[in-house]
Amino acid sequence: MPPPILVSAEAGVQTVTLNRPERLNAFNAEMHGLLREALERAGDDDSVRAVLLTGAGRGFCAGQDLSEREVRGDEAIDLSVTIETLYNPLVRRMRALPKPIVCAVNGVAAGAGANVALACDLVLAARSASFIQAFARIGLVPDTGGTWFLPRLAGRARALGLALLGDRLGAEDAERWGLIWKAVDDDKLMAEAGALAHGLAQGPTRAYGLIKRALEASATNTLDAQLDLERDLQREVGLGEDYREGVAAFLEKRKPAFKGR
Ligand code: T3D
Repeated sequence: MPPPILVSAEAGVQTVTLNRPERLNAFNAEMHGLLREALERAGDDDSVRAVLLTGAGRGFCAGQDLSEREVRGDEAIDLSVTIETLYNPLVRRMRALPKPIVCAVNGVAAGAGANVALACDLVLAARSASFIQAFARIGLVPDTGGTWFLPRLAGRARALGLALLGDRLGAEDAERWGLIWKAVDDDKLMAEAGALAHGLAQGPTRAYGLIKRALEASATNTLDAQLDLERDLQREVGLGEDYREGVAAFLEKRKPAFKGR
């Protein structure tokens, strides 16, 4: 069997490809484990300065592999176990990763697969791709951060529509609704996402990490607390090499050569 996750690294970008195309890259336990390892490596390895996440084949990810366990019998299943041990740590790891994650949604993103995409930092989707909050279709509630991301990105009315109806939302509407950064032509998706990730890998990595942290904190902070946080983060990046290089490059009218420090 081919590995359910493919990982490669080039010029500061770690590309992670969900690789169970015959199941539209639905999550099983092995895939969760390998994705966790890949994200941990991306966090620990200083040579990795951006992550590019995509899917193999015609889908991005169809969420939990519904054939992984027997659900149809009489026995009730406690789903909090997989949520607590697999999906929640995944979202937390992605949001806490101090490096940008670009997501190239190459096809349908359903259930947890849709919300893994929404947990990324810059989401590009092929025009033919779609997002489906498939949970209610099988009697579940959105997980993997869906009930947090959706109202914040799209507003309550659209969040409820998507979650209650489980309808397919096309990439262009997802862009219009503010769920993703951009819908792009199918044949340009990987080139555009790759260029974005490689550009970010040349950027001020520390600042990017702190930008992620600041936006995350803003969800619960008061303006006052956020202003204090901005002061502290600006102090931190201001003490770093990249700020000095950025200003020098501006004044010398050249492209900055950020080292991510
Ligand atoms: O631990 C827990 O369970 C709690 C956590 C839950 C998190 C969740 O993600 S719950 C939501 C799970 N996902 C879904 O409910 C989506 C199920 N998939 C679909 O609704 C459809 O496949 C799609 C709308 C995504 C795509 O439809 P379509 O027509 O393009 O493709 P298809 O023919 O349905 O799927 C192609 C193959 O992939 C097919 O296999 P086959 O018949 O060719 O052998 C299908 O069974 C398989 N597949 C698709 N999604 C899943 C899957 N197999 C297992 N699990 C899946 N989620």
